[in-house]
Amino acid sequence: MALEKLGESLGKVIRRITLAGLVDEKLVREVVRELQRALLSADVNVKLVMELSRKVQERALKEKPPAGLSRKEHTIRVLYEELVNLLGGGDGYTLPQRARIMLVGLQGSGKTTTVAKLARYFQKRGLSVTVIAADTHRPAAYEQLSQLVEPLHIRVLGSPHARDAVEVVKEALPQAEKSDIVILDTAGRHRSEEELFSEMVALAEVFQPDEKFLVIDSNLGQQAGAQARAFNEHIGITGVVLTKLDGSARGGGALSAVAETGAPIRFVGTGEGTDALEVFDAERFISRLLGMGDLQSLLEKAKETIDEQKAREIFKGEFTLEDLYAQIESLNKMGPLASVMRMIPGLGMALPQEAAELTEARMRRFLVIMDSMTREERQKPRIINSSRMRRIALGSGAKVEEVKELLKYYNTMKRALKSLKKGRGRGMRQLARLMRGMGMQ
Ligand SMILES: Nc1nc2c(ncn2[C@@H]2O[C@H](COP(=O)(O)OP(=O)(O)O)[C@@H](O)[C@H]2O)c(=O)[nH]1
Ligand SMILES: [Mg+2]
Repeated sequence: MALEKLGESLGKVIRRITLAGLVDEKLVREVVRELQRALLSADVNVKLVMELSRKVQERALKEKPPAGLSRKEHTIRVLYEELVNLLGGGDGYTLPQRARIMLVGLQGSGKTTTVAKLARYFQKRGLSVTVIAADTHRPAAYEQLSQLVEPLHIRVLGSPHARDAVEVVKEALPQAEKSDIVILDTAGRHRSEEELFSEMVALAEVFQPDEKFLVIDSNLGQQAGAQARAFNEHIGITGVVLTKLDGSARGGGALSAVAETGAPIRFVGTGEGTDALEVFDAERFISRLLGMGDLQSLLEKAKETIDEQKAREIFKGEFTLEDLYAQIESLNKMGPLASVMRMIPGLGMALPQEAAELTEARMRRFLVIMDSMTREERQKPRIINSSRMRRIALGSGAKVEEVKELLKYYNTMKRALKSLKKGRGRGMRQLARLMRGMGMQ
């Protein structure tokens, strides 16, 4: 995926926080330093990096974590939110029913390729598409576009010999009328920038686009910001498509610099093929960059966590093996244990899948072992001595060690719940420790 290196270093930052015993000022400072290094080497502007560091540091240390989030989770969330802000928040792209889309941008930025990619994008979503070839400056521009969209069976209007882009559009429009989506490819090379801009203004006049997307090569890095500003001032753009994000070491610079201009990034190009186009959504982009595909759902879940009050209600009275049985069973019913665990404060961070599976299997073993106990044993686990243990092991086809393990788990759980009933938060932390002990965290 795009910006792999940045993703890797940011992933390391997150892991550093996850693994830390305590999120304190020292840790936050170190993390912020690593963050700075990662962003700067992805070409993000120094000023933006400093701003972001300051915000992360301040919020991580001073803000009170919202209900249901530990300081550690809060710190990760702050980091995530500030990175999303750095990319302008990006709210994605809403699929229109009908639209005229004009692409502008310099020669070589990827306009013609993006016309084909967008055509494919809309076609896949059931809309009919026509494209107009109005780059009358570049030799064989018409042929290039035709070749790109030919496999898609999309109609290209224009002609290889046309000289006047405005005429091309005037002629094409009546024929494009019936299409849901009409995409206009334009020229990127002129004798001067002024000439390019004035042709674009004239084209927009006749084409009356709903969207004017500026196509920018992300290899430009921070320079992309200046380009976005210039096009916006002269032509008025409604969005940006950043191309060649695949393998662009300067993609971070381009993304953040464009976001800073306030022009929304709508799509990113991640390859030469017509399928290599993605709707840009800053939240999803950052989640993926951090290597935490489920970060967002996790953050959402954190908002609706089982709060301590509710937990107390669930666990009132003396906790017996029967309760443990019911609990394990209900966890199984609620879905994969891992996702349930994520909803418990203090256990919030992602669990490795194998660990979760392993533990689910273990939980099931525990149920089998408890099935071999008498009712009395389940209600008064205290009475389970070593001879009873041997009997239970034999009856459930388990080892005595496993029975011991179950009892140990039960006792820790019982203690955790007791302190949960008494104290604030401590019980949950103990629960977390317990889960860690079980190889779950
Ligand atoms: N790797 C990669 N190459 C791209 C991407 N978009 C365009 N290109 C390549 O960039 C070059 C210029 O693209 P073109 O569409 O002709 O640019 P135009 O002059 O703006 O129309 C071509 O070789 C494209 O294949 C992208 O997202 N990734
Ligand atoms: Mg072109």
